[in-house]
Amino acid sequence: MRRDLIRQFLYDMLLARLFEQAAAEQYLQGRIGGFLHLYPGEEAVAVGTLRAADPGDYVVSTYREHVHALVRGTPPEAVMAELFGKATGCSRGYGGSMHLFDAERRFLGGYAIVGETFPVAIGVAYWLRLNEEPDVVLCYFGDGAVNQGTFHESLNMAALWKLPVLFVCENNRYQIGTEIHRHSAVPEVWRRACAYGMEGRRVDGMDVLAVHEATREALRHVREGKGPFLLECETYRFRGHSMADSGAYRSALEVAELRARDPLEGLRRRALAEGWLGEGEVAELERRARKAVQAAVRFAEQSPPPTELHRDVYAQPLDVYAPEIPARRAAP
Ligand SMILES: Cc1ncc(C[n+]2csc(CCOP(=O)(O)OP(=O)(O)O)c2C)c(N)n1
Ligand SMILES: [Mg+2]
Repeated sequence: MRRDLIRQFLYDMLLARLFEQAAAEQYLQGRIGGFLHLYPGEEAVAVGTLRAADPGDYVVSTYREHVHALVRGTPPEAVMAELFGKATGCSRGYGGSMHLFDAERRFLGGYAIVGETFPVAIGVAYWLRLNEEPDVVLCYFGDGAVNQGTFHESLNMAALWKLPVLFVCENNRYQIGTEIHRHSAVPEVWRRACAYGMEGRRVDGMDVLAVHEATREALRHVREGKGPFLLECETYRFRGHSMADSGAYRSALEVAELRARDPLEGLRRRALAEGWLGEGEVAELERRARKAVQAAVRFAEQSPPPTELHRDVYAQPLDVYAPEIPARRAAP
């Protein structure tokens, strides 16, 4: 096993865990508004998949997307500042937690509507195909999105046109409080790929090495022009659906069983046991991640709020579209 890869995975997962812990603390102190959906427990999915992608690939994610942006390379400062709604955030403070955006890293959001990522992803993939570009799109979605019309419509079109998309299901078993077997006739999401003549498989989403390997194989398939691929990652969120949800619909036993399979602790233990990393190196990685998160919080606190909330609402000044409407009402 390549030690540099293990070091990278462990750093990413430590940063992810500590970043989300800090976000929760800041939310409770009232510094972050709106909804906040956190990722602890699911880190192996974002890290394993995105570390197998190329920098030229496009990423379309859901509202549980802070870690995807971080792994993609968006600076923690810019992500935390966006959660705070500050002008220095990666969406200039206009988006907040659910609408991170980083065009430079081809990270196309951050979508709050369940099932919204599918049509966006196939639109980008269609453009890539038309322009004979070599890149692919990674399209994330939760287990709760698989009965939306957009899922079926988009998978059908993607398969029909052999679009370069890797569909990544982050199956954490729950759609807020509803378990997948209560809303899905076919709860094995990967099996649905065959309905569209598409390749699909399931992988242990608590094992970053397994996710990484499965993603490499799936991306090879997509890049070779063999059509889209559906990868289902079985994972679990340790916290409630959002900061507003205690998660009381899950038994303490279930949560404890899954916490015992913590992807971060699993990798840390294995890296030490196999001799891939030493105790000192692991401690150093954690120290670095902690410092990065502290710096991100400090940066977000000290950043100014956006000054021009009306900017970018219209592509052109209003008078270009509707000259008959005075740009500004005269004061009474
Ligand atoms: C079209 C639509 N319907 C309902 C909602 C409300 N809603 C927000 S999150 C969510 C659950 C989605 O669960 P899942 O796709 O499994 O993602 P997870 O939160 O588990 O990551 C629902 C129903 C929404 N945002 N969009
Ligand atoms: Mg879910």
